[in-house]
Amino acid sequence: MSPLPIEPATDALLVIDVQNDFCPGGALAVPGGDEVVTLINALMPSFACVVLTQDWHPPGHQSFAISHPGQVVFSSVSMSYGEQTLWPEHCVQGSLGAQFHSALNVDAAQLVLRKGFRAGIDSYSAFCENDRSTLTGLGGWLRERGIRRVFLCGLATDYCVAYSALDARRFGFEAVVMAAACRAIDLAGSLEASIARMQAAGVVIHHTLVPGPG
Ligand code: VGL
Ligand code: ZN
Repeated sequence: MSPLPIEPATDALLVIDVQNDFCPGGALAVPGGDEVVTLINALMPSFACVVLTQDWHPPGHQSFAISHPGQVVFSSVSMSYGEQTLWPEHCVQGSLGAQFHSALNVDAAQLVLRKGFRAGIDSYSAFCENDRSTLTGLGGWLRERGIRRVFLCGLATDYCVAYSALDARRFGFEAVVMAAACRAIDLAGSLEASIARMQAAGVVIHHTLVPGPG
């Protein structure tokens, strides 16, 4: 597959949740999660606009299984806004697990967007919380900056990357998932299902590692 030409004025790189808790040894470790760091650092110089997202939950967040007595991790409960998967306690505000992987080039980012900070609503997507109506403001920020296409990478492919890519389409952006720079949780076929949903929504799944000059 040929490299993708990048348009610096209208393309942005969205780096999703490259945080310690999603890397090996973390509370919600994604297999091979740390392997994306070098690849993402190598992608960053191709983009004039880089955004990092940071999963940022208060203690006792409603997406944590411990907040639902009797419920186990990876089960799901019905919340006011629909089904919610219950996760191990992760990315608690101010914790080491919530920090970006220490080798990630955080300095390259123009915006660090925190999400999931409302105790009662989870937010997989960088654009919109899981109630599908509370906006993060990222869509407006990108649009005001003249961005028309987002390239996504990070963790996890089947949750926060996929929800962000689907919302990017919903908000009128072109979306390209850099698959080699993502890793998945893959709960009960969630990876395959998320790829099918993304493709149906017009998200391009790109397998070449580094987008080139054209
Ligand atoms: C994520 C589950 C819970 C992710 C965040 O970054 O994909 N997944 N919180
Ligand atoms: Zn989370």
